[in-house]
Amino acid sequence: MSRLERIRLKMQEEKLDAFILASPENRRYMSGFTGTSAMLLITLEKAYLLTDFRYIQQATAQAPDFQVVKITNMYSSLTELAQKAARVGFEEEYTTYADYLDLKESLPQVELVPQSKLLAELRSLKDVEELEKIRQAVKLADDAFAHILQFVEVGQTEEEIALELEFAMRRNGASGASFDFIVASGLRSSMPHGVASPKKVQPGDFLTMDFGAIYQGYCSDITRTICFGEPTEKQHEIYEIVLRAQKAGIAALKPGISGREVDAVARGIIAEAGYGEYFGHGLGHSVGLAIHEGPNLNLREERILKPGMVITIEPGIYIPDWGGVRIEDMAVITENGCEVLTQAPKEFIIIE
Ligand SMILES: [Mn+2]
Repeated sequence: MSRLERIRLKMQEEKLDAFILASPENRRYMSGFTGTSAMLLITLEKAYLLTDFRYIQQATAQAPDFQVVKITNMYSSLTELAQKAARVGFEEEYTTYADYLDLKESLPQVELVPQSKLLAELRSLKDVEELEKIRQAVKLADDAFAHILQFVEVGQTEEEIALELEFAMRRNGASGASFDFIVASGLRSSMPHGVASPKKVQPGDFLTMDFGAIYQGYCSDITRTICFGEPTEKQHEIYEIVLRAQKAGIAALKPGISGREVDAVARGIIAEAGYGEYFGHGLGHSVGLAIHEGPNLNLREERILKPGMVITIEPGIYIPDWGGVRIEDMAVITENGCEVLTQAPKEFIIIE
């Protein structure tokens, strides 16, 4: 079944006559269009891609299942095309309040129905083609990690290391970085989201690198923590606990289990070791066209994992004024467990 057929089935279940999609990821997922400005209007019979002069040629080539409509004013075109609709879905998590007012004004007779979950549900199950792109994105990150192990030295700044990671991935075919890289060394490594700073790496530092590539629209996400010089006993201890929790989380991944249950397995190991209060974020999140998708692995996630979902497993321990460790892999849920996609080594790596 094509994605259009799938979304129309869901639209019928929700009694929608039309669905308006404007977020870049959903637009791309449904139509193939990668430009930065367009709206999709999907009805039960028709599929329109509304865009302006700059994108007509690109949209026609990339979105063969959509009728490309050249607009001068987006909302007056919508008024024209959706005049017969009674219930129209829109993306409540993406639409700004100003956009919403414009939608209401251009479709006064329409009931606007918030419907982000329809697409989120479809997108959570990756098909073979998507998985192939994700594997490539993961490989770009794995290769960049191998490269950075040869590159890093005491005295380099976190920003230099972040730049080198991105450069390595783009040189090998990534279209970009999947988010602002976290490169946090020494005391800064206790900040789970410490983006790269001008701080120089010092002997004795932990260095946490959380990074990823975009390949044909699909993201990867990996974290590794390495150590400069001979680690202290405590550095060994913390690293081993996080690694044990991470492996236990992976071992728990399988269809039919909830995100909350997987989180509890890894969290339990860290808590038992006495560091529960230093692991203050969720265990993982799904990844696809967006770096953060659902379902998640965290304390509250009731959604059930299914084959084809791609998810991160990333426990950490962060001790203020000391430092921190996080280890993150990506895995795909299979029929009876999971396959870990990330291949980069995760035993404790010491840079002399
Ligand atoms: Mn992540």
